[in-house]
Amino acid sequence: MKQNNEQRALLERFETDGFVALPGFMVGDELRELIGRVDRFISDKVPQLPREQVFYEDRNDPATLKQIQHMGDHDPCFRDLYTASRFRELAELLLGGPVVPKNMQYFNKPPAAGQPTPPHQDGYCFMLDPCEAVTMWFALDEVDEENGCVRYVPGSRNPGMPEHARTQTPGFSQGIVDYPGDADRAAEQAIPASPGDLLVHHAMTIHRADGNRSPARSRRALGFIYYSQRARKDRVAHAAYQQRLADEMKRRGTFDSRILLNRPLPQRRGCQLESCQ
Ligand SMILES: O=C(O)CCC(=O)C(=O)O
Repeated sequence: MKQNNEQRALLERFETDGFVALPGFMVGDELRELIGRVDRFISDKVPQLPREQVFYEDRNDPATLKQIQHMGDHDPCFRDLYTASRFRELAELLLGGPVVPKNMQYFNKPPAAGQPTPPHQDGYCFMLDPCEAVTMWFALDEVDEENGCVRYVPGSRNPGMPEHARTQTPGFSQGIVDYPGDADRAAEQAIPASPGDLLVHHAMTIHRADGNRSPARSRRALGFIYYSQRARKDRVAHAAYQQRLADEMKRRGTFDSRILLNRPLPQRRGCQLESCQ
């Protein structure tokens, strides 16, 4: 693909920092219509979705909705938005070739209730070889330090994969064990965003977010996940993950032999392939 100067500069930033921010990726009527469609999806479709695709801070309180998975499976407009759109073209530019759209998600941190997002690398859950994938985070609200903007560690995509372990956070099941190291804390960048701004990070880039301390403002966003077509399932990582899960369940007395037989488990049991749910 022939690139112009702007695309080359973007790629260079993505290579160096492991993320890029694109203010005003969507504006005006297009953005207003999209936000309206998300609102309708939440009121009309969410009540019928499978339980494992919808996460709440408190399952008994619908106002604490925090995550929806696979929105494109339930609405053709959302499917087009992440499979045949500028979002996909950007993923192809940043990953240097064709991509496989894997998931479209909704993230919120409800006012005064939204919990922190643990520090993690998406690649830990994607388990790909090579680990070539991007996640896009598209703001639907004004997002800042008070309501829990995304924070990145620039340059963290290259050093490798630090140890992750299970968290107690619904929707974000895996977190880096020894975070922050001194260098991480010093380097971390908070990225505020306005509705229509797009952040894109590489699957190896360390990121996290604080909880929502605002009493009134939500912190809504859409997530888009794309794998490079070159990426294959990392069988070694999968086998190691299955073993860890089995060990953990044995410790808790909830061992399920389907794990070591590589059979599907109900989703809440573990880290799923398209996100650290
Ligand atoms: O919304 C958030 O707090 C973080 C989302 C995230 O971790 C991701 O998109 O990979």
